[in-house]
Amino acid sequence: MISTSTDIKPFDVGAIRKEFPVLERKVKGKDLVYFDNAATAQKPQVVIDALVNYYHQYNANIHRGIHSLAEEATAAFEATRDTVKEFINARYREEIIFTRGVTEGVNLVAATYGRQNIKEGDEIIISGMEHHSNIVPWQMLCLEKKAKLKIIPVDDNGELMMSEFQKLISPKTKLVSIVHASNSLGTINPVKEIIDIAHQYNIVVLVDGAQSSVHLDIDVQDMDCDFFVLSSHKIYGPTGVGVLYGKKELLEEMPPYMGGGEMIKEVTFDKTTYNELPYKFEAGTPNIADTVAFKAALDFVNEVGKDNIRKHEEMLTKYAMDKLLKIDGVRLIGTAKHKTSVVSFIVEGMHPQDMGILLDNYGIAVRTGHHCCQPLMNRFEIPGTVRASFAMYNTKEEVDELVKGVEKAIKLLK
Ligand code: C6P
Repeated sequence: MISTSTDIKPFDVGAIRKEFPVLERKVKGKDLVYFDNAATAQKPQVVIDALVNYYHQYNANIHRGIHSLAEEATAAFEATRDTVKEFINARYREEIIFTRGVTEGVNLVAATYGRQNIKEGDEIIISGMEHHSNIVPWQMLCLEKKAKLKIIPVDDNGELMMSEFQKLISPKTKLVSIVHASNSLGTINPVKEIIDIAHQYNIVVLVDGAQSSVHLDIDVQDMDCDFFVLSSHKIYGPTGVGVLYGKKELLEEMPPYMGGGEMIKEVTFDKTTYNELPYKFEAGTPNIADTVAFKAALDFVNEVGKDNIRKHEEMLTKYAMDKLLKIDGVRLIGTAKHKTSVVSFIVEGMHPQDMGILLDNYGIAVRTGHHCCQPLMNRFEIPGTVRASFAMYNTKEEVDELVKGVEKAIKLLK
């Protein structure tokens, strides 16, 4: 039977777990404890069903065909755009551009808006806690344009040093690109304040919402960001789909990212005119099936309720931090006041990877290493961390398993 997310109200973690088939499985003979949600969240049955249903019932290319299947596929694809618009409270549906994920979103902005607007000697500000996806595209642009990258430093708790941010701004600053919630520390950054300050100097701001969009209520109009990027797979949706939100007036002025089918109005060998928004940025056949199924993920999250999810995840985060801190030799990395459900830690004298391998033997999936944030790890002078990141389906009992696992691993390796 196809499950419907209407079965899961009010918040009941037991009922929610039943919606995620993978949670039934064993790893190394143990019940799976999946704490790698910041890397990618597991998918509920409704998302899997939406994918299967698309291929069973109406697989067709979109925006091109006049036959029924093409119309159904187009309607389903465009329905996701409407749901995303509501999910982040964008003003216009044309402001929602489908991408492959956050990485492509940042690269798109760097390669279009960036190439068009950043000139020699200009400055771009990012922070010391950025994911490589929000560092490298700007470095590439700076190299090409002879522009300069400036970095907001991070304090010992893993919070941005906001007074330093003010000092970094100069008449040459043209763009700020900042992570909303850190993937390796969990820190929630004061993006509204950052945007407010930047806008006083007419500086455009991109917000990396890879880790925030699943936990926090996103309102791009209230935030007033110029660009916002997210990935479906972190919000219980399929991989290979993401969203770039951009203010319409900016997107309209930007050149296209890729040339090809769909993004054109008219092509002759002399010249091409471009399609209107959002299609100008969606060249080629997109990832239709996964985009269609992404809607099911967003509907599911809306149904469970972000408030409910957040309360549950906050409880787990506090519980895990308190318990881990009681273990001799454990040091938490990232103790900001406002955090998402990410708990990063190191154990004195033990490489994070060794801990990760042992935890996997106990059926516990965590991520270890630099989490694609090498500069941040350098800032803390550590090779990496062990990262447990919680989702709506995780439980206190699973945190107990993690704590037991860490204790066992320490005994074994010390
Ligand atoms: N972080 C993690 O384990 P993509 O891969 O394009 O969907 O997202 C990239 C990305 C950008 N910014 C932040 C803050 C992120 O957390 C991520 C993805 C995963 O932390 C995989 S490295």
